Amino acid sequence: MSAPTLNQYLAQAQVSVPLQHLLLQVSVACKSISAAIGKGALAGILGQAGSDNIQGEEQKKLDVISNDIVLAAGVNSGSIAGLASEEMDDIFPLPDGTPLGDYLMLFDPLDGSSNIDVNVSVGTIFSILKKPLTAQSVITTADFLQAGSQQVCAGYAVYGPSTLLVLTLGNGVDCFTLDREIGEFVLTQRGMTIPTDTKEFAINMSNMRFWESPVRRYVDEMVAGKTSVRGKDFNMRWVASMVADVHRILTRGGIFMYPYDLKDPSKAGKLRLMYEANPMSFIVEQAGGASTTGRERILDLQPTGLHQRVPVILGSKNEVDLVTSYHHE
Ligand code: P6P
Repeated sequence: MSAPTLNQYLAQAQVSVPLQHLLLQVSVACKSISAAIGKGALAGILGQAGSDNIQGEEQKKLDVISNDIVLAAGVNSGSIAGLASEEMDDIFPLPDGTPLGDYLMLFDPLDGSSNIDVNVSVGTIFSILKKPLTAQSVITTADFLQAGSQQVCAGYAVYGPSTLLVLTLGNGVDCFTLDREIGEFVLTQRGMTIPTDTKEFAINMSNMRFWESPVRRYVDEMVAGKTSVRGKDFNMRWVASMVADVHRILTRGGIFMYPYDLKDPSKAGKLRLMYEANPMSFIVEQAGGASTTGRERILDLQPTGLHQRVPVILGSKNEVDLVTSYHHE
């Protein structure tokens, strides 16, 4: 029997019909983004958009295009009460008169977009929360500020040699591959698990002088390899696209670190809690890995802002536990 498509998979899963509709619309958005990225220079959509986002980052044309595609998918699903994006300062109010759905979705429409112009893998990350029972007829930012442990679904698409959709609904992590001949995401791996040990780490080494001492100690040991207390050599990878680095870790293990760095103490790290750290942490934990700030479990954090940043250390559980233990010594 052939592998199920995403549509068939969701119909068989214990998933509410509104959530099925939302996820199918998100998958359509990912197919559209994949097609746009695939055209690259041919479509005249590379390069800068000539604007900055709230992060103070220069927006690529594809950041804006991808954001609009995901926004439309959310609204068209009929399942959404509100949307929030890395590319938008505030939450996105539904058009007047639109009936409020049951879900809130936060997303990074094109993670790693600085890699677009050099043709390196990028991705879309999304996090889905239930609309709070206390929500009024007009959704507010406060309705979104729920701990990552409240997510009902999280996923990402990675636009690489193939386009993949990786999804958790709280019962493990499954991977779908886009079959362009039939235009469907097809289940290609069920129950992805992260090895508890690894020989590979991912961090931007150019920030070394800004790290706190526990991270410096841990990375020094990995670089020293056999000559250190670790007694084995390690390998390093850094794609500078969180989706690509996390997918590698889901596939073969590893540890990903974007730790607190003193480069800009006000930022507490680079990655955003609500639409990068939380969804990736949900996925990683569902695959048997771990995810902390170095000091506490990311999914336990009570958010204070839509775009707040957190230090992120995630991946193979024994490695995350070790570097977290260094923070507590
Ligand atoms: P740096 C991409 O901009 C991103 O948000 C993540 O996808 C990635 O892991 C990180 O930033 C890369 O940061 O400082 O190495 O460019």
